Amino acid sequence: MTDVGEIPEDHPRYQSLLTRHRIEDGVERGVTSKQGLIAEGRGEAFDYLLGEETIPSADDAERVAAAQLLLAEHAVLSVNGNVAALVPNEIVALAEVTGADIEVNLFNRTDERMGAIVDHLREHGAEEVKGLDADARIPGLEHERGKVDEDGIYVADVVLVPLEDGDRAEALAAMGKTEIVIDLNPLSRSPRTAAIPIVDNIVRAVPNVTAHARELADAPRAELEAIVAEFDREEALRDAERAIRDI
Ligand code: PTJ
Repeated sequence: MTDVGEIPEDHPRYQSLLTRHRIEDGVERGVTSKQGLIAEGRGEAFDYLLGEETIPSADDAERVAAAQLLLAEHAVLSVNGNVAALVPNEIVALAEVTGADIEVNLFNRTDERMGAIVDHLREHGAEEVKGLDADARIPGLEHERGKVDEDGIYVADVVLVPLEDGDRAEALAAMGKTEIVIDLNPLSRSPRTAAIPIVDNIVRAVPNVTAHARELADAPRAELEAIVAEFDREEALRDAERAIRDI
């Protein structure tokens, strides 16, 4: 594996190489699945076309996501193997600022990976990590993929589902949950299902949602509700697609 110290910070693709390094490290620790490497490659291609920056409409969506998380009765941040490898500290910080729970929910679920991800998040400062009880099911999803915690994703009203596959995003939406999806591909089914699609790299998106949440923390409920009500999800998706096509 490449040693991260070997990547010079002035390298034009420093961020992208650092991200690859984290995913590679995640696979070696048993946190990220091998399929996670392929998902990362797909994401990188879209990020390249977006100019590897947070476009203004994504920044808007990140502010709306912050408002929605602050308004939630019970928000949950869903973590898979890619999310755990790429943004463990940042997910813990977002949970702290918004009062959300963290739950591990995997596409390729094994006891070993569940344990490795929970330990990894705890090493990065998470106090409580849900997902191990798996005492409830997402209706319509086959056994392993549909396992969730009864007092976590199952009862949540708002769920952040980054880098998700389309089936689970659709099944969660069908349960009536308000979904916030982070995905670099605006054509993918998951952002198209989401109430709040964020077309941005997770390494930029999560810290930016946290920054917005800090700024909005003392805002009155009516102001947060207005921010959410004014959001146009179709326009956000169209804008991201335009940014990709018009390079
Ligand atoms: O850890 P597991 O077992 O739950 O598995 C997780 C993966 C990601 C392997 C699984 O959910 C999967 O196969 O996902 P897909 O169907 O490949 O979808 C991943 C989506 O995330 C794709 O649309 C990518 O464009 C997008 N993506 C990849 N890397 C990033 C990203 N979006 C934002 N930031 C990224 N860094």
